[in-house]
Amino acid sequence: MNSRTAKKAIGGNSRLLDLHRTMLLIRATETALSKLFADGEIPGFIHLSLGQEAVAAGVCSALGPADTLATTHRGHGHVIARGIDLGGFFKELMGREGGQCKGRSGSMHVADMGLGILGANGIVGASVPLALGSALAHQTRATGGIAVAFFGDGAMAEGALHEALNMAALWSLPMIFVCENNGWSEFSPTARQFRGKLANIAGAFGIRHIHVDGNDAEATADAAREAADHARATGPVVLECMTTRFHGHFEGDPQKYRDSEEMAAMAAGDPVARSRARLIELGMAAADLDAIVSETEARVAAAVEASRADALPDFDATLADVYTPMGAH
Ligand SMILES: Cc1ncc(C[n+]2csc(CCOP(=O)(O)OP(=O)(O)O)c2C)c(N)n1
Ligand SMILES: [Mg+2]
Repeated sequence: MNSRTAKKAIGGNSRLLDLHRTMLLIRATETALSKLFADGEIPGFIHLSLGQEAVAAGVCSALGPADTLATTHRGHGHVIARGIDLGGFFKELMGREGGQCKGRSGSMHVADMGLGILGANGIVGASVPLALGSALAHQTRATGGIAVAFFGDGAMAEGALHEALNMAALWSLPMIFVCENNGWSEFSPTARQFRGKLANIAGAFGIRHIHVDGNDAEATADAAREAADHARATGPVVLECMTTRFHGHFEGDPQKYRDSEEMAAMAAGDPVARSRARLIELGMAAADLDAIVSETEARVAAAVEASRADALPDFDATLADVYTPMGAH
């Protein structure tokens, strides 16, 4: 079924189909990455966002072309939902010359300025001041854009977040603080490292806090739209999305610290399964949804093959793009 026929089948609910497609692309990409990593085809560490796809799809659905975002070590979903070129993304993660950053950034530093993707980030909480600076630039230059900082619950106890909330409130910056609360920071549950509540921290600075089920793509898209409207019209807002991390902290982490009940409950909350069930309820045929899965997986497989065929960066060019030539300023 082509997308026009599919959209017709579900009438006014085509937005959910778009969100579902985005989530399927993230899932197929990260499922492929999991295997590539296990097979030793990806240099460095990767952290997958399987289970968190609805946050990426929902939040990015509310952004416009002028908007910017900064993300975390678990940022693949965000850049995919923002529309990063898939071929370049796989080349970047596989360390190839044709990647967005010429294979030099890898998973934790993917950036694409053309799409307003300021970068993924290995330092917990560092996406927040980066996006804050971008929000200030939007305001100063009157771009009409907003900046989004994705961060995990692990950043809630960090001073960088608290300082950024203060500055954003003081200057009424057009910014959304998106917390992806998956309940874990590496191998520790949130409760073991944070005594407060994000809503209270936001409230302390007079910033509005929106709480949403981040495994519900439509609810997240609605909440993100509300947050984006608020950021554009009024100033900063915190959007806390409750979600679930399916895989370990990093690929290869056996997750022995999670109990079997929590692992078993994951399937029931799977955001992709939930949107699929909803689309079927709205009248889409399971076979048509399966066809979208197959198309998506084929697209990912082609991107992987193209990456394998791409050259590794030239060793002699290691320092290219690292230093600005003298006299350039
Ligand atoms: C400033 C800083 N402290 C500690 C680390 C080590 N570290 C890497 S990821 C992580 C946990 C992050 O948890 P969270 O922010 O909830 O993100 P999640 O991994 O759950 O997506 C930690 C402590 C780091 N990279 N940077
Ligand atoms: Mg976390």
